[in-house]
Amino acid sequence: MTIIVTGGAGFIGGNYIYYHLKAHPEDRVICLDKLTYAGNLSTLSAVMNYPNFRFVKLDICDREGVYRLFEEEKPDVVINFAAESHVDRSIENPSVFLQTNIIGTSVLMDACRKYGIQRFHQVGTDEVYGDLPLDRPDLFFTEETPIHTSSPYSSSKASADLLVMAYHRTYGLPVTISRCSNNYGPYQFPEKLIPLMIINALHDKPLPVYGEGLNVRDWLYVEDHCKAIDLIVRNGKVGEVYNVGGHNEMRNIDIVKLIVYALDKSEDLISFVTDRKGHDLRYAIDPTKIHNALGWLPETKFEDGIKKTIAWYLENQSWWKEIISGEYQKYYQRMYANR
Ligand code: NAD
Ligand code: TDX
Repeated sequence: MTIIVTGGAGFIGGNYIYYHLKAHPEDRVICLDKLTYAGNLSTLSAVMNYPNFRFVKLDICDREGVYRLFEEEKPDVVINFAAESHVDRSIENPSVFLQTNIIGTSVLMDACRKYGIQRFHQVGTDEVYGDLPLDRPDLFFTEETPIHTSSPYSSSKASADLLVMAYHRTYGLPVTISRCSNNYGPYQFPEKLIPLMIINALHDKPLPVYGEGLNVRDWLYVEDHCKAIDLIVRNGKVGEVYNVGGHNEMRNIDIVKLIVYALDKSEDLISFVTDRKGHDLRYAIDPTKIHNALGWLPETKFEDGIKKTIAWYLENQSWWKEIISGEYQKYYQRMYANR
């Protein structure tokens, strides 16, 4: 099987490539990535020379380039991880989110229609369901929960999901969608909560918690997400959406404190800053469908996953030091200096 993984130089796509090459060494894996600020070739350095792996620097919105690649490689499966993925950046400047997340997804699906495909899998997010109230722990997102977005990021991802389902109904494209909760693990770009807090704490820098830190996220170790996607692509039903989540809800402040203690730092580093605009209160996934239909269950407990993640950032300092030495500093200033 030949598989195109878009966005494979990013966090989840990169972890997926490692997972796939190990689980299915007979497959040919092509990574298509534009290498935006969030894409890092160093993430893929260990597989760059594999004979069944190829990296192609390409924008998913570049129709000619995408068609050329499909003609060359004749992929059986496309898994679309490529996206602008950070909510705060989408609040600052939505337009690139609309371009990549919506137009890019449609270009990929047009290529799938033109050249034929066994499966187009869209990596979606639980943020398309909006948020749940903090005082109703009995409520969860199911696949039937209405789409109700809060940020330009989640709106662009919801638009992409709608297009994916429309391509299925209108053109019969064999699609599946997964909607996952917050991921954590190795290679996550340090603009996101967990790596940002680990790296700031290591530098004894303030830990900027939005609002009062009471917002709740449902955390899943990235490898469990990769396993879910692989299962959906192989055994999932065409035209279906599968929610993926770990039943592991935590308040932001508790995650930050856990990192502070794990690194033997002081709680005094915690700094409560102006809240994110439109900040979603709580995400919580009901993963009953993927469990019953495909037998998926998360395997990594949060206490183990967070230990592994912190250890990875301690052992792989050159990976993130290179990132935070560049454009990241300007981003950090813009986002946090006067907050
Ligand atoms: P990321 O920001 O770490 O990586 C995104 C990758 O896509 C980068 O390598 C980047 O270079 C590439 N990319 C961006 N625009 C591109 C374009 N126009 N053409 C080609 N490549 C492009 O993101 P991530 O956290 O790994 O998220 C991957 C996917 O999973 C996204 O679709 C995201 O919406 C979804 N998702 C993420 C989470 C999470 O917790 N991180 C949870 C649920 C769903
Ligand atoms: O400095 C920070 N301080 C803070 O309090 C940052 C970066 C975040 N936060 C809060 C905001 C959120 O409540 O932490 C929580 C997690 O924030 P992010 O890491 O930015 O993730 P989130 O906004 O929840 O979105 C993530 O999960 C769903 C991914 O970035 C999305 O791509 C995915 O779709």
